[in-house]
Amino acid sequence: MFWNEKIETMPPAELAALQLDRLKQTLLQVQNVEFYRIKLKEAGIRPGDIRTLDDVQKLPFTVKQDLRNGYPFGFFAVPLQKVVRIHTTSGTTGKPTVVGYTCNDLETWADLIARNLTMVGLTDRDIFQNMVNYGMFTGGLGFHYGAEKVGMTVIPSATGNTRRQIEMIQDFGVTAIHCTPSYAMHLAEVAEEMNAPLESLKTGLFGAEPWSNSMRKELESKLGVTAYDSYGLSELFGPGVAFECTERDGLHIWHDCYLVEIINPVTGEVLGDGERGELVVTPLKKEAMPLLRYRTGDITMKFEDGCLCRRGQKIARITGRSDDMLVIRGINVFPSQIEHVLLRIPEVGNQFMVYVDRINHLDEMTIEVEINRNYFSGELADLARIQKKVVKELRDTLELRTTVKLVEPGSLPRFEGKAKRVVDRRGEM
Ligand code: DLL
Repeated sequence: MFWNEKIETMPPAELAALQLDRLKQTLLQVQNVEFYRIKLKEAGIRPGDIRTLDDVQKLPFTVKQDLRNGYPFGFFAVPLQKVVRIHTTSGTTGKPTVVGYTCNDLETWADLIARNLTMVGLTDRDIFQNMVNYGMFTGGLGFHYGAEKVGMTVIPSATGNTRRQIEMIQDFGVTAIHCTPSYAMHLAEVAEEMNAPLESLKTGLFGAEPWSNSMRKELESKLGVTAYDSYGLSELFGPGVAFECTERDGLHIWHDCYLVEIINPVTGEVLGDGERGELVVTPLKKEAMPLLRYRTGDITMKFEDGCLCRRGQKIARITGRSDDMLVIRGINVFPSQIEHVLLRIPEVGNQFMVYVDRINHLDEMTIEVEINRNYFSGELADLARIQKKVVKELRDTLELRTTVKLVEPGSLPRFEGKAKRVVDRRGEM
């Protein structure tokens, strides 16, 4: 159950002392970064001013744009000779964000992944197929080294060639897979087409994008796995920040390495347990690229649930990003809500695209979804019935009128990495 039992079950007072110690160390470490020297000076903060964990609230936030402004190495707190690896985030526009790792960072990161894998019962007897991008994306190498550390037999299959991936699962008797939930769905579809049962599989580790509990049920029944949510971001090493345990009710976050706050994304006010807001993290054990109060943009909440396996608060599944939250005619919509609704309707498939336009000054949302042939008679009247049903279900949940277009099965894009299902065209003429 435990990879690092001492740390994973540390009593609260001891953990808080460790966190405070590491926070003070982090404050010293960021003095090597010009951005922080200036910010802290402006705020009148000296390292000695941090006496309790709550004092973290005195520190300035760091946002993604700050990191972009520092491109490429402006946030490194160690000389380049000490940086042994670089990853970048995908970034939507312009330059990506660069993250650097020292040898110790890579060791810490692999240890965090090893904790996650062990927590869900994986051991050196497992055969692990890592179906994510092995390049600049942190998901590939991040999981790879953690899984090797546990002693699992690692298949670095990366992405692409889904039929070959399925053959490997069968031929090598793969027991655990890692990929994005959208790719897992595609894998399941192709396995069905190939009539290829994936009997050896027992565990699916899915993350890197928001997904719903309905998607979990769907993946579990199609792939025959127990599915776990895995959360992380490049700026905080990559995957391994928070992970579900076998309870699968919220994600354990590794408090010895990450100091967590939830804030109101608009006002910056710190929120309490059970209040949903933006996750802000101060990593406590990072050498190459320490950060203060990094605004992840991810929406979640902290809660105490008395889970017996680990101590400390959990975070809820991420429902979306503060910045990809769609505001349609004043109503907040997360793509994961749309997914949740569509998965409940058997007449449509699980692939969808969302287009947002502004027509005559009004926001219009169009959702394309594939028809499921098993529940469609082929008659035009039936098409109208299904379309009406989808519109109604979406309206009931989102409280929003949408346009629904039913499309041919297999006609919407499939994604190997993170799905890009939302196209917001409101800024375009
Ligand atoms: O996606 C790291 C990762 C790799 C996590 C593999 C899990 C598995 P980035 O490319 O920097 O890093 O993207 C980070 O992806 O801020 C979230 O918005 C989103 N994200 C990651 N995991 C989840 C999740 C990796 N489990 C950004 N649920 C984050 C919802 C997630 N969103």
